[in-house]
Amino acid sequence: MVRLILVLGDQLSHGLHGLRKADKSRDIVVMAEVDAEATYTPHHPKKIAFTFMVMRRFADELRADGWTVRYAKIDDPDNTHSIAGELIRRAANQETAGVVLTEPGEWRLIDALGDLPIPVHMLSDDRFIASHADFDGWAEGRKQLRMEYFYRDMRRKTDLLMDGEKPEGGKWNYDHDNRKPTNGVDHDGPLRFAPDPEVLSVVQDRYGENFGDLEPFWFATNAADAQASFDHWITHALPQFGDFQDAMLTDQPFMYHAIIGLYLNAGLLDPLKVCQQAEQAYRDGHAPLNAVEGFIRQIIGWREYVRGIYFREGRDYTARNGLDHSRDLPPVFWGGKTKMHCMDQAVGQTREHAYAHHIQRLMVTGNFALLAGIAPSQIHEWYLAVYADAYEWVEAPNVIGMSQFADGGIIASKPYISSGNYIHKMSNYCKSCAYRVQDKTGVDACPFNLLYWHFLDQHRDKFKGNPRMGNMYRVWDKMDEAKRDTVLTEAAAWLDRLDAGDPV
Ligand code: FAD
Ligand code: DLZ
Ligand code: SF4
Repeated sequence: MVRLILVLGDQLSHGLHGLRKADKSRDIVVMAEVDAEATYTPHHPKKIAFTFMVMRRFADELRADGWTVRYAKIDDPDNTHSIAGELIRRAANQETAGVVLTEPGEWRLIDALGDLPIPVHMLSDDRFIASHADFDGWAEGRKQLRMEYFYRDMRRKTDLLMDGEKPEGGKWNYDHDNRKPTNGVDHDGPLRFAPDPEVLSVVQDRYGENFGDLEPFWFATNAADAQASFDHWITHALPQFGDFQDAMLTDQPFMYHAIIGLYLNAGLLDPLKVCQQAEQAYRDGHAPLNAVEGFIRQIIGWREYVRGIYFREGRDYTARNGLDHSRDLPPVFWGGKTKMHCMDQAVGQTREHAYAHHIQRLMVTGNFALLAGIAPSQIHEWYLAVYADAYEWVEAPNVIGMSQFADGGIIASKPYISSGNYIHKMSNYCKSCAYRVQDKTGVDACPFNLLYWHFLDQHRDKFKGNPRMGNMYRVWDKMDEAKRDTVLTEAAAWLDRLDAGDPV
């Protein structure tokens, strides 16, 4: 009997487990653009348009390859607007033996699809280097999980950048070489492609009110174009990627970053293949080791590691709030007026491109949210909504864990916080800012300077024993008492103005 083979909007890989197990001559592929997926968070319109465009092109490729595909467009009058509803509708139209699906990347959907009134066979999503069993086996019995050790195992497993049993160049990690600031960028950024006008129009009509600019739309929307974009990056930007990985410049949203998160996560690029291609660039003498190792570490290290944590920690992970933070997300995250140039830049380019690079996410918006004590569930929703590469399995550990320390230190061994000094060192933002990064107190003092000490003071009980934070507390404790009082009073007043909706 016929089986229904579900392919979700982030499962657009021809080697998908569900497709490998299907019989092309008999089974039916089901794909559906549905409101339930387009609205579980107020996604950036570019992210919705990207998803619908890649889904449509992937369905065309499947058909050309001989598959039977039942595809529901978002404005199809019979569309039931949920994935479960679409499977039930397709099953009602003919006798089926059940549904074959590849594990979704979010507990919400795993639960919804595990509960269908038709037989469901859920397969593992094996587009990753570590399976759930691999990760759990690695984590089992360890007192503390650290990405670095997991990463070394992944290097051995994939044989990437290995010299026999040893790491290429003698060191596993070249992160220390990857923290240089810069004055300029000699790379034009990602390749740009023409969009599907029909999708742009339907997304504008239905979701055009969401935060974010739909146009200009330039993402690649099939595997061949995503590969061309990646090839372009390898040629023009990989050699510089390492050195300037953490740097930020006004009006330079992409720096030397690859802009491939959305393609990897949707299934258009294969994580192992992109790493092998980067390694080849090193072996050919085109790119230095620090750049290539840095890139490979992000993918076989961080990307795999956060996925392992998401599935290991379970359904309540996104609700964790280890620091009891409860401030509402302020309007500045939705483009509200602000005097903070760094926030204005990070949020502004997020609105324009549904993209910000790692250090902007971690050390500008994330750092600000953490120092300001914003409720982790609200900042998690924001990140999930605004980035084209955001799916819960990868977004939540990065936000709840790495950025907000709300998981109590599973992902990070100490909170990623900094005063304005770090942003000043890594960017040219401060010289165009209404605040003064040199000022620790006073009307023009950089808010990051005030909030940094305020955070440390508030969470003293939690962090005073953390060996990596002892130095911070020693500096604070040595400060003159009157100065400490001024910092805390001014920080509280600044937060009051933030809460009152003033354009701080
Ligand atoms: P590059 O800087 O060029 O890096 C190459 C690739 O490495 C990325 O495409 C990505 O696949 C991988 N990578 C790098 N860092 C990480 C990481 N920490 N976790 C997982 N993969 C990583 N990444 C997402 O894919 N989706 C998210 O929703 C997401 N949310 C984030 C939220 C916060 C608060 C932070 C601090 C990081 C988040 N990241 C997320 C990780 C990282 O910021 C993005 O993967 C990266 O910015 C994507 O841009 P790029 O393709 O230009 O990456
Ligand atoms: C992100 C997204 C959006 C916006 N729309 C759809 C859709 O209409 N149909 C679909 O199959 N998938 C969509 N997706 C991706 C899913 O939300 C994603 O598969 C789950 O969140 C699991 O990662
Ligand atoms: Fe950001 Fe402070 Fe620098 Fe302004 S002075 S750009 S708020 S770090």
